[in-house]
Amino acid sequence: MSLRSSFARLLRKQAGSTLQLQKPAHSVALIGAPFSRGQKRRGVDHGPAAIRNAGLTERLSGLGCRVYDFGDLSFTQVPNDELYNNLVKYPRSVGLASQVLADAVSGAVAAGHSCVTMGGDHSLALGSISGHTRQCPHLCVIWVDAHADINTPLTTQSGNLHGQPVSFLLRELQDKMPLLPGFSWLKPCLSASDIVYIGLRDVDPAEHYILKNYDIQYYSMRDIDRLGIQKVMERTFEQLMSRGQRPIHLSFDIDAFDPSLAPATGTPVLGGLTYREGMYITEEIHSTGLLSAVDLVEVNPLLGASQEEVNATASLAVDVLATCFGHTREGAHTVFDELPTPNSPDESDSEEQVRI
Ligand SMILES: [Mn+2]
Repeated sequence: MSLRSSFARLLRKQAGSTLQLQKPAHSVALIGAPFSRGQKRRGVDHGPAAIRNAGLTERLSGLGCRVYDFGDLSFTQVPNDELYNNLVKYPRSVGLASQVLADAVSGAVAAGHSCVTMGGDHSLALGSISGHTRQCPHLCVIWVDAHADINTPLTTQSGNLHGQPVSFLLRELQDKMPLLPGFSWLKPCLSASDIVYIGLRDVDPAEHYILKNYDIQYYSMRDIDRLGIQKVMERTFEQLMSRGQRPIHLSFDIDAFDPSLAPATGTPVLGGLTYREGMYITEEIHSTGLLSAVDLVEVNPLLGASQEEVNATASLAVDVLATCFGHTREGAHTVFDELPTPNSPDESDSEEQVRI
């Protein structure tokens, strides 16, 4: 290639990259929340490390995101954290951890980042959503999960708080909620019409009562079978955006996927989302341009039967997050602006001469 044409190409490249900078690139904050006291299985506090090791930062950077990894939050042990009502486990620890996370998420969103919280168990979502609503009071929530996580402390059978976070957030449920030690800071910040569930297939009787009686929108796996994931997403957005566009908080429990895809998790349930359904959900959420914060929870590297199972689950989490921030299965050319052309005739001639 002649010096002049390579210079011209360099100039074009620079012009292209200047244009790139003018496009709004995602600025993504990563927050590790290694917390496990909302459930009883050991290991979910290693979720953030597993997701990082599966290459999250590299994937997001490769999509053109500016990534700011704020590391892991540290959660102080609360001594003598006794059962509430002889049943609900670690209320003070969950309350305090969620309070710490709420401050972190609120700070990240206030600084202009899209905020990714890597769990940890799903009890953390009461913190991340509370923190997010401080900055975006009109946000809506898409909760992708095998479970509804909407038991109250008075209806739970397991006593695990990772099955209860939504009940603390909903204004309509407050007259049914006792005050738990460690939760006095928390204010309910969502209405029943602000949340849509996708992927449900293991719902307790009291949870089903709440979903029906408080008119909460949900798409179970049966609904996905019946309607198809495309219709489900269309209806989800119709419901949440009926009075105008607003920021989205995606709370994604890895157990929404079928256990064949995400085996390393605490409460797997057969018959979950396919890979394609999961990617479609996050592609559609990305393309709204309204995604403001994501929780990716319940990856538990101690629960895979093999290292392959752990790796598969963590890679799946990375795929979910990459798709949230712009990876598409059809490909994209955001970091590519021109096809190379064959050499000009006189250059070919000179190459010919060199070969001779
Ligand atoms: Mn969950």
